[in-house]
Amino acid sequence: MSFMVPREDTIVAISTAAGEGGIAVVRMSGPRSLEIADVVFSSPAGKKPSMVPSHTVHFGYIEVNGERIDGVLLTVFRAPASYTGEDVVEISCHGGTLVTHRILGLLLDSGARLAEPGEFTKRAFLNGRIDLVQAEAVIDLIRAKTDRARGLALRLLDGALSERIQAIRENIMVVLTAVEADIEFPEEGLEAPPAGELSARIDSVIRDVEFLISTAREGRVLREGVKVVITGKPNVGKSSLLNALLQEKRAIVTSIPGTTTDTIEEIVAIDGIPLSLVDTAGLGKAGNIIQIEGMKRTEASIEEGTIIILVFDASIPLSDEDREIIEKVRNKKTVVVLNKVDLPEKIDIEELAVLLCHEKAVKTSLESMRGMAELKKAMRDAVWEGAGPESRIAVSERQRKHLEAALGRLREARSSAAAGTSGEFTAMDLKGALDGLDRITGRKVTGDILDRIFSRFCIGK
Ligand SMILES: Nc1nc2c(ncn2[C@@H]2O[C@H](COP(=O)(O)OP(=O)(O)OP(=O)(O)O)[C@@H](O)[C@H]2O)c(=O)[nH]1
Ligand SMILES: [Mg+2]
Repeated sequence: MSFMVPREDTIVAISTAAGEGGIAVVRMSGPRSLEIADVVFSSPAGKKPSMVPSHTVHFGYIEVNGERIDGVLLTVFRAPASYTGEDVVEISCHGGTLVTHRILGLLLDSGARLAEPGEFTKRAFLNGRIDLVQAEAVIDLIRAKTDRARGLALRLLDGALSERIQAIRENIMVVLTAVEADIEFPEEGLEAPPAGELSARIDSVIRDVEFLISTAREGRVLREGVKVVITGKPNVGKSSLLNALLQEKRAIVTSIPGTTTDTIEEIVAIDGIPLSLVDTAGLGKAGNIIQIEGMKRTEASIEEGTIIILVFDASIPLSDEDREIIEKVRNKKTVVVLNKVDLPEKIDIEELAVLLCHEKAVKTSLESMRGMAELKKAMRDAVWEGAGPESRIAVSERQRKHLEAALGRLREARSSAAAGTSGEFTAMDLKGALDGLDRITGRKVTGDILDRIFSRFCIGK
């Protein structure tokens, strides 16, 4: 590896979330963990952490100068079979700000240093316990907002993507070896595979890489969520729609137009997709300064929204307000809702269809909760845009970038292989593709890239 990080020091952090809790865990990793634990831990059975076997738990007290700080359970994991690959000691103590900070302080005084965010996982990577794809999956798992995002993160942590990349890498190696043998010993008649066979092999690698790239959207959706903004003129049922999707009376609903004056944002999961749902002030003629400010916020939200739910009141005729709003969201991805279909229909469906370029509308009655399943389906379709979601794996933006780079080099390699030109060019491009893959798994990585990845972690992970 092209960089070196001093790892002879021993790091410590409170690994559980801040605040009060039943228990908390203070974690220490590094060559002096057991020695430091020996100093602060006193067991009624007289056990010393440095003397006990790996993966065992012991009851005792954390003490300093004869003062008991807490009764704890201490777990020992010896190198290399630990999360970080180093000697690790975990102290499970009573969860309270004072207790955890006294223990942390004591370990710092005894020779450990405070861990940086993500430093435990960074050490796991540097010690070869996990690759970079798995390290990133740890963050995904911690941040997962839906079960589906959690499932994806766990599969990546288990190596589902790492294995695929490894397989692609091996396939490239096979081709590269054949090409290089032909360059070095052209006369040996080493049965160099015919050009057609080489390009067929490269083609199959290209398809694998293209597939991985195609999962990037799902990755982005599950990791970052999707911002969905509900808009329409006043009183059409926007807040009712938010409440219906949340199944909670979150926003105030009244029959007075202009009820909502500020944007309201809530997280909701639909089909495992984390959506950030925004209810907005209706767009139309502003009556007062509050409404003017509210509408400014609505417009800002529309800008930021990935998907816009455009709500119409089917029980009244189309108005200029409706027409203006349609223009405002013209270049946005929209889901059209015709609400209040429990009332007699007054809206001009023909005109609306023309204005919306015949985009399909979902008919709802939020009064009687009709049309919710159709609405959710339309939202789901808007998120996936027809692409079949639910791959078993999904790459991150960082991974996608390197895959794109690898793909470019593979395509070059294929054209030179097919043209039967000098093998040197093909070999160079194949090496370039390998390089891209190695940046994904971290076989090749620079210190600042690592810092960028691990700084997204919390302290103690
Ligand atoms: N009959 C009927 N009334 C509805 C329906 N949906 C909402 N309403 C009523 O329409 C009125 C306005 O609903 P809201 O959800 O506050 O509408 P809004 O678009 O948020 O309105 P503003 O915040 O003022 O822009 C309320 O009286 C709701 O009870 C529906 O499907 N059918
Ligand atoms: Mg409202």
